[in-house]
Formats: sequence, structure tokens, C-alpha cells
Amino acid sequence: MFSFFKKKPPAPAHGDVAPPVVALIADAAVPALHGPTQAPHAPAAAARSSWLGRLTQGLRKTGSSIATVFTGTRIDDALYEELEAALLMADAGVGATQDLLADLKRRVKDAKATEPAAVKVLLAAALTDLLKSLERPLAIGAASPTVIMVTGVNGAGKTTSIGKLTRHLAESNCKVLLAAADTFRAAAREQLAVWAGRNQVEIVSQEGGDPAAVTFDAVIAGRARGCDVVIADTAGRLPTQTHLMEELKKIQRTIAKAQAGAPHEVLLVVDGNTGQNALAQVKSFDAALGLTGLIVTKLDGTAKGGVLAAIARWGAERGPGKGPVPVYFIGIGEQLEDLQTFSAREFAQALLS
Ligand SMILES: Nc1nc2c(ncn2[C@@H]2O[C@H](COP(=O)(O)OP(=O)(O)OP(=O)(O)O)[C@@H](O)[C@H]2O)c(=O)[nH]1
Ligand SMILES: [Mg+2]
Repeated sequence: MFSFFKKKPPAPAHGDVAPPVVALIADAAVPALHGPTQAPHAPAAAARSSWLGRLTQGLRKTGSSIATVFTGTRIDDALYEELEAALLMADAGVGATQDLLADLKRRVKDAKATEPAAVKVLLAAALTDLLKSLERPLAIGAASPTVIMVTGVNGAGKTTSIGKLTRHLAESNCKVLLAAADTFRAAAREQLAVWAGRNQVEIVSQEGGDPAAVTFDAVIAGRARGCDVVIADTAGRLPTQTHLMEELKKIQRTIAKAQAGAPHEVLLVVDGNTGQNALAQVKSFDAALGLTGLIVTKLDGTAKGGVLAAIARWGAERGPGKGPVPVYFIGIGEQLEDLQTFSAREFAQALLS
């Protein structure tokens, strides 16, 4: 489950009361951004271990084809060739696959490994190192409210991810307000309203309204009502639909007018099933909006989970002054507990267990 790290920010000027800084973070997995590490609670540790089991299960399709590479008795060229093919099949992409193989060969030499099973363990270590750059907790509380804009193609899992995230935030005593900026479909408003009702949080919604106007109202209302977080759900769109991408940019500009410095997070939700296409989406939405984070859903039942390696590789080359776009959460199912913080080590171990 999620755990939270709170830190008292430095005493504010003029006697203002500053909000706490809260980071959504994986128990015992990701180093804390803020404040000292706390020992994980036993129930939280148990929940995390149950998550690990489900993650292993969820990544089985991607993992099993890679694992068969290591069932032989020798470490030879054939093993590396099979591994290369398996990584490419898992949509890790050519660049990340080459990097991983080169790193793995170095590790095998240094460790003087003689068994394929030992190579598999070294591959998990190499993958962990590659994916580490994607690990970062979502920080809440530096601004009041923290405004999060959620984008993605149709059906990627935006609304359900917002619902699950809202539950985790509400359970941690964060006051959340949802903005139904998907004004395209009536059903979309209703779907978000169901999540708002379930989590007992407020929602700003407007029949047939302009998505930018709805978001503007929500940010103003969120500030007036002392909310910690405002999350805007937007309609699905393809990055090739220029007018719809312009609409997203307008929402982003409007949020900035409602609150200086906002949106603090521009998230893209990508469906892990789409493999290399997910990477193409990340690149396009980043070029249009400047993404601050990703949620990768539907990693259950896909053989293309290697795409995270491709996203990490791309992130390393994103451009001067820009780091990789972090993966805040991954989803492995439709249940509430199926969305959790991303940990590179957990992911690599679950994939190659
Ligand atoms: N198996 C699985 N299904 C998921 C996951 N995340 C979301 N879904 C399902 O994907 C479907 C689409 O989810 P939505 O949240 O409605 O997607 P959306 O991006 O909001 O869709 P639009 O608003 O129509 O663009 C729903 O049936 C979700 O339950 C996941 O991690 N695994
Ligand atoms: Mg939706």
C-alpha cells in the first residue's frame, strides 16, 4: 500500500500557515524524497507483499518468455541471442535491449558467473539499475492546492486511475476535489461522479461545459475550500488529433491563470498493453504539454511490459535539463489495490522471479 512521509516545511514568512509536504511512496521500496525514513507498519508491509505476489502474477506473460532463456545449462552466444529476441518481443526497444545486454555481459564477466540461473539474477540487477531513473514519489503539499492534470488516449485508464488515487489520498486525510474536465461524454462525468461519491470527495462538473472553464472553476473552488489536491480528468484523445491537443494546452494555460505555478503535475496515463505505441504516446504528449509523470496501467495480461525499459532509455536522452519522466504508479488490474507506486527493484524482481 501507499505510505506517506510528512515534513514540516521551513517556517513561512509573514506568519502564514504552510501546508505539510506529503509524498506518495512505496513502502520499503523507494527512498523518501522528504523527511526521514519511517519503519513500515506491519499491515502496510503485508499489503505490499501481497501486491508483490500480484505483480509477479500480472507480469507473468512478459516474464515467462524471458525466463525460458535461462533454462539451459550454458552461458553462450545462443543464450544472449535468445535474450535479445525475448527483450525485443517484450517491447523493450532496440536501444534499451542493447544497453541491457552490454551491461549484463559486463556483470557476468565481473561475477565470473557460470550458470544461466546466475545470469538471470544479474539481469534483474541490470534492469533495476535501468529502471531506477523512473522511480520518484508523487509529492503533494508544496502548493495549496496541488493541481494535477491527467491526460491520455481513449480508454487508457485515466478515470479509474484517478478514482484509485483519490481513495489513497482521501484515506491519508488529503482533501481532494475532482474536476470533470471530460465534458465530451455524459457517461464520463457520471463515471467520475461515482468515484467522487465512493471516496466522499467533492466534484466540479458542468453539463456540456468547456473543459478549460470547468477546470478553472475547480481550481478556484479547491483553493477557496482549502483542498490539498485538485485532480482534473480530461477526455481521451490521440496525439495526432491536433485540435484536441490544442484543447489540452488551453486547459493547461487556464489552470495557470487560476493558480500561478499550476498545474504542478501533468500526468499521462498509458496502457501497458500497447507496448512501443505507449512510448510514442509519451513522446507526443511530452512534446505538447511537458509531462511531469506517468501512470502505466494494464500491465496485467500483457507480454509487452518491457516498454518500461524503452521509456527509461528514452528518458535518458530526453534533452538537456530534462530528466526522465517518472512513473509514479503502475496498474495491474481493475481493483482498488491494483494501482500502486512504482519500484524498479520490485518490478525487475517480479518480472524475473
Ligand atoms: N486489466 C486492467 N484494466 C484496467 C486497468 N486500469 C484500468 N482498467 C480498465 O480499463 C477500462 C478503461 O478505463 P477508464 O478509466 O474508463 O479509461 P479512460 O482513460 O478514462 O477512458 P476514456 O475516458 O474513455 O478515454 C476500464 O474498464 C478499467 O476498469 C488495469 O491496470 N488493468
Ligand atoms: Mg475517462
